[in-house]
Amino acid sequence: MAHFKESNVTDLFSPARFGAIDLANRIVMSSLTRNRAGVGNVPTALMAEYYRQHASAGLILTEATPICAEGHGYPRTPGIHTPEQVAGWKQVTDAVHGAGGKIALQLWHVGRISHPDLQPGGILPVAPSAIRPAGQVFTGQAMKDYVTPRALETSEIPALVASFAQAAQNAIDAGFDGVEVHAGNGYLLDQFLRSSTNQRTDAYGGSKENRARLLLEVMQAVCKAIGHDRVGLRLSPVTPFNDIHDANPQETFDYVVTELNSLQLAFLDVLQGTGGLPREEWMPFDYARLRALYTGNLILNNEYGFETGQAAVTSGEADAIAYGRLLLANPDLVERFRQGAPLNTPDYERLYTGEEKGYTDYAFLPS
Ligand code: 8OZ
Repeated sequence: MAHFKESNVTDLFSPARFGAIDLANRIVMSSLTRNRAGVGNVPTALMAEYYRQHASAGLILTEATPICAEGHGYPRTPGIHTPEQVAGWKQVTDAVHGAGGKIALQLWHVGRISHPDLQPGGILPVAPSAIRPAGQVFTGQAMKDYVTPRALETSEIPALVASFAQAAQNAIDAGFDGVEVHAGNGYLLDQFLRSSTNQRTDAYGGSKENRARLLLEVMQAVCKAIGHDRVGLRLSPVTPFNDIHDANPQETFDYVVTELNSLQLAFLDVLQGTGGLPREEWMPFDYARLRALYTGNLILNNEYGFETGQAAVTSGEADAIAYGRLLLANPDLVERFRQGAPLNTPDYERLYTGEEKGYTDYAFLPS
């Protein structure tokens, strides 16, 4: 006989329906870059094992995945733009579905957060404007200064939008339940959204309407390609990661989420806060206002534990919580939360290196 929850309060363990995707619970695996792709940036059997281990999360959001060769900015990040990559991801989705999980692919273009050494034919990375990010990039061999990117021509925008749509179709061909467009953390779509990186004078720069235009065109194209009920979006309104800043984030992002409403996405995934800073030091931003303006399913992320995640879902602040570090180190986090069991700590030395070490060797609860 089926087991029914005793109360009808919606909490982290309650099932949910996000568009066409059924979640067994509201504990979502946040997108996490792990740099373990194989030759040709093809997903491997080890990656399939890693994602399979996490299948009890209500929804897995994959590591950020470049939509085209120019979208890469880090070594060993798996793409979704070659037939070999699509076949590699098929092993991953089969493994997760075989274990009863749901998985959406995060679609990524890094824009200026790259280097000619990581670009096809050694070309310059592209961006809204020719503004060099502060800092350095790891090219696979060495740390090098970022370069001044090439500003995209207005005439190049339709092909860029089409490559997001094609990548979404490739994700469906690879067996994914949906996609999440990555428009946060200082990458290409965020570079268009936020004022510090967008000094364009065409229809894609200047006013908030213009800065949001590329994102909204991408979302429309992706929805048209695979159906709005399989499409999510990641935003991070005040994250300074990758040397990015907006003069008026509340105004920009209030506008973006209001415009998203008519698209009826499966979910919106908002990374709160400002990087590794403690909550008290986050830049001011009114997430409750976004919640009020946005009519769809909202996933919140950053610094949540069990109690705070439960409180956010039961109070209706969020429909689900995305966990990164906790799920990384505890593939059976759902069961640990259920039992109040102790948690493993992440091996920070092996986030981006180590093959199976610090990746697929975290202990499960004894069964
Ligand atoms: C950490 C290292 C490399 C990439 C992001 C895709 O912040 C990333 C990322 C994070 O969204």
